[in-house]
Amino acid sequence: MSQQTHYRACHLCEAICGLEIVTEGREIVSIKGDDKDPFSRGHICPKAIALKDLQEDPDRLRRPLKKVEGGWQEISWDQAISEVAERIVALQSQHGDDTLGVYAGNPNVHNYGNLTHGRVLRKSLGTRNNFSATSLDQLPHHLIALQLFGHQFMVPVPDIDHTDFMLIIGGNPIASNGSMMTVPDVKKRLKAIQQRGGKVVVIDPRRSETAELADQHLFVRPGTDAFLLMAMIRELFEQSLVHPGHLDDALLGVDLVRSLVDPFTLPLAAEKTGVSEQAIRDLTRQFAQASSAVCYGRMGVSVQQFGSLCQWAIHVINILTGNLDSVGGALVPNSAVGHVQPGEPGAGHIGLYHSRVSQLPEFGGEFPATVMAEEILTSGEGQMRGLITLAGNPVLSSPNGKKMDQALEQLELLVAVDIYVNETTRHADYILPSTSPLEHDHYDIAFHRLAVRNTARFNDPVFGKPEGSLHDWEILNRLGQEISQRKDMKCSVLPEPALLIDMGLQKGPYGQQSEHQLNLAKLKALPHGIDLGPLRPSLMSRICTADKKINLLNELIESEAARLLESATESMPEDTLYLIGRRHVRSNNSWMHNFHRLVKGKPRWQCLMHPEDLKKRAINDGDQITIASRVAEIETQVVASDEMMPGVISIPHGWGHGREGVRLQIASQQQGQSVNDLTDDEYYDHSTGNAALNGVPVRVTKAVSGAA
Ligand SMILES: Nc1nc2c(c(=O)[nH]1)N[C@H]1C(S)=C(S)[C@@H](COP(=O)(O)OP(=O)(O)OC[C@H]3O[C@@H](n4cnc5c(=O)[nH]c(N)nc54)[C@H](O)[C@@H]3O)O[C@H]1N2
Ligand SMILES: Nc1nc2c(c(=O)[nH]1)N[C@H]1C(S)=C(S)[C@@H](COP(=O)(O)OP(=O)(O)OC[C@H]3O[C@@H](n4cnc5c(=O)[nH]c(N)nc54)[C@H](O)[C@@H]3O)O[C@H]1N2
Ligand code: SF4
Ligand SMILES: [Mo]
Repeated sequence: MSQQTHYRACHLCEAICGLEIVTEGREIVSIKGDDKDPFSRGHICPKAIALKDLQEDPDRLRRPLKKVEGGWQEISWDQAISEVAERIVALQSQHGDDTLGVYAGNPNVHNYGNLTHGRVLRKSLGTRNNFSATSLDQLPHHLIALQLFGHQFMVPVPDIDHTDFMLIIGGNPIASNGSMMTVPDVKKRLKAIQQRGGKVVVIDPRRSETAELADQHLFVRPGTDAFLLMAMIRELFEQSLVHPGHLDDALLGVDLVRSLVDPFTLPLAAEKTGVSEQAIRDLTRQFAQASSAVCYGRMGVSVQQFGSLCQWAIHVINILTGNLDSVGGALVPNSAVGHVQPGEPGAGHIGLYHSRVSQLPEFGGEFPATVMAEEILTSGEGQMRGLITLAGNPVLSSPNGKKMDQALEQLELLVAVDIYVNETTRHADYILPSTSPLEHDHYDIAFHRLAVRNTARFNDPVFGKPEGSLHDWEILNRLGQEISQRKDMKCSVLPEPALLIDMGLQKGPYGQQSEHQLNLAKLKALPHGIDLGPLRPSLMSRICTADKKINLLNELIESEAARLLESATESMPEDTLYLIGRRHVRSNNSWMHNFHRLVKGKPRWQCLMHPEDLKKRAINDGDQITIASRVAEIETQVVASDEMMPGVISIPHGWGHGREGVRLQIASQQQGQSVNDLTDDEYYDHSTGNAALNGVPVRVTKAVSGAA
């Protein structure tokens, strides 16, 4: 059999690296970085190589499963789709449309057919109970983009290739390969800042892999960043460093911002954050005086109790120093498809209605995932009795995982569009597995919109579609169609996703109206992708606010600032530790631990703790410890690490595969515990309801069972 070479984007994380995959028949012979990809330039990480494990994994589901007495039964697609549609319609006609919820997980954004076709299913369901991993992640980014720039997807990204000063707060791109900033080969790009005489500063409660590389690292107490950022803004005013330059005419409310930040003094910030006054003052001055600079904040500052205020303050710092919409600052990408400009659909809205139990606001038609369990568990009119999960694992990903387990178990109907029997799908009545990623074509709708360079790439499938299988988008289309038919509704089944990309390319900025004349055929002929140039200032020419201005202040931000100030006097018991997350380049969220290439070697799920904190509690390196939060207790192993700021512990999420009924081949020493059994569903960013998975207060003691 002859070998074939395929070029294909890696869909596993946000860096969208180009791969060169050699196959022989249905075997993968090798996976390498694609040197000719103009964006990723041959970069690759170990996860991409493990795509072979995913493709060949005997535990990956290939046929629909139905739960029957004593186990799972394989059924045909026709039976699966028709039974699921029947049961959904029966449930909704008995209890109303909102009785059925949908939770969409992270892989949806990495699988473009789910993005284009999710709406077919949602339309047929007509429920308000939509949830997604967005509210465990980046909802604050979208809220602030909506408020400042008029569109939730008008998200400026660091112009990393041209900046002279990069301030990274609560992000660890060396491990995560970047987020809300598509940046393949990030290490080289960060080092290039240093090589051209620039500076990288990291603010993080852990000396992360990115902090190791940085010119300066400052420890910050988890959840207190807003004090630091507000004090930086105050310092900009105090030291006359406010120079918005080209943005001047567009800004509304600069004086209001000045009054808002007035109470956030340096001494207060230093006391709350643990960063010294001098360090904050110097940092602010260096940032403002750099020829170009960008402040970028990620999970550590978004997924915490003041996530939206932090994101707001980060933008304000970039704006007031003239670094927004400026080369080397923060720029909005010009994507070939879904180019954000006035009139682009999905601008977003907040608070049009509220969740039934906790009254948290919808955002863009979704409720925060943190209320999903209570919406299932709380009886009364409007209670959720059914749920569809689309490529999501809320049991391991959302706060208070044991409550989520209990909620999912109570459902009358759970349908999982998923490829594994895992912690979430084990509760399902039906599991509907799609083709593997390499069996369908690929375009990165979401990530070209967030990329630090304008590029586009469309890849054909590496393997043909196996007989009797369905792509995710086909499952969504068919379910939508069958549900609509049973409800006597008109269903707008969409054509295949590639055709939608073709239309998007043609009407986009590099399409019919441009010199590039991009369309699907042209892009397919360029399997390494096409380089469309560096990011350019363009935000002010396409801002989506009605008055074309940037209105800096609004009531939500004012009330969050007031809440922050109030929190300054709150105190916690002296032995409180603050729990944060951690990512490792060989693991991604909850679902790659069956890839043997990735989990081999030493375990990576342990709790890291500073030696001083261990000593205070008479705990030894390697001991079993009990960690207690408001919601639960877990027992796990501790590892002493001076990477940690004293007072802070770190556990990565996505582990804890020992739950009953999970069908994965994970050795017991690699299973770990789920940190989200400890995180708290009542701990969230108040503006959005985005979960606060970082900075959770906990207490740690030596486990009664003693050393491991
Ligand atoms: N404590 C803590 N918790 C966190 C985080 C944290 O930092 N700390 N991070 C949060 C973040 S940023 C995120 S994005 C969420 C992720 O939260 P989720 O999206 O809920 O979880 P994932 O682990 O990504 O689960 C993905 C699911 O999709 C399935 N899957 C994978 N590929 C496909 C596919 O091609 N098709 C289909 N149909 N299914 C597929 C997998 O089997 C798995 O069940 O977790 C959040 N939870
Ligand atoms: N290898 C790998 N790559 C991934 C993923 C993965 O699981 N593994 N997940 C993908 C997903 S879904 C996402 S959303 C991105 C996330 O991408 P990142 O946000 O870059 O990833 P994290 O490792 O969560 O980085 C958060 C950093 O914030 C720090 N931190 C925690 N709490 C605080 C705080 O209160 N203040 C400050 N200043 N810092 C704090 C943590 O120590 C950590 O270094 O990564 C993506 N890429
Ligand atoms: S960095 Fe992300 S996109 Fe690149 S190879 Fe690794 S997992 Fe794939
Ligand atoms: Mo995420």
